[in-house]
Amino acid sequence: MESEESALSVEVGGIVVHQEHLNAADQAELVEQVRRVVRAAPLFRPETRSGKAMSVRMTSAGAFGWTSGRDGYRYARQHPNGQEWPPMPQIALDIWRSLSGVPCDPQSCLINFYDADAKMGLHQDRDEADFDMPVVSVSLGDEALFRVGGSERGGKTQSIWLKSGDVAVMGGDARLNFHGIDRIRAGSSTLLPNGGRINLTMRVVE
Ligand code: MD6
Ligand code: FE
Repeated sequence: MESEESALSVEVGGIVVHQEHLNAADQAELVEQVRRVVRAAPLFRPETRSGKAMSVRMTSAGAFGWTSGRDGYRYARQHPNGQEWPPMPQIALDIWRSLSGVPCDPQSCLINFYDADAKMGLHQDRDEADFDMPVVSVSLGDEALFRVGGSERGGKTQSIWLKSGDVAVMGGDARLNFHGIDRIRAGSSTLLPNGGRINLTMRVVE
């Protein structure tokens, strides 16, 4: 991967967004790597804690992935089909190594697919053991309106449009900030032939 320094990085609610971190060629290559993961570990629609189907479809790569079922939300070493998760996309791993600021590698890469109507409610990422480890998030495809609040539900929020190639790092004091995706701007990117958005989030789990 050609590692170019971000043209621009901005901070929103304590989350650092490295805008245009990935150039067009690397975005296309990462999409290919994601397709390889999806062939081995098919997308499924997880349930929220309250048991409703989420609007995003999801899969994972790396040692751990996210599953939801009767026994609740958790990291697991296997896809719901019983197989181990495929290896993490190399370009995603390279991004973690250049932007996470920590010396260890991620153990999980969650992959979310948004179609034009998908969104994700405000949530905290708090199922990992060590909150000193950041979450690094890569956006591909259509733009998404990302909302960030504080560490308490119901506080003030700020929003930013995440574009294809942007990388957000949620660490430090912002690690437990509430965040979500309000909506997708359909047709805003030509990266994915059928439109929509892919989001990858890498984490250290244990
Ligand atoms: C998304 N992202 O961008 C959802 N979580 O589709 C997240 O939930 C997220 O962007 C932790 C850290 C960064 C994120
Ligand atoms: Fe999250």
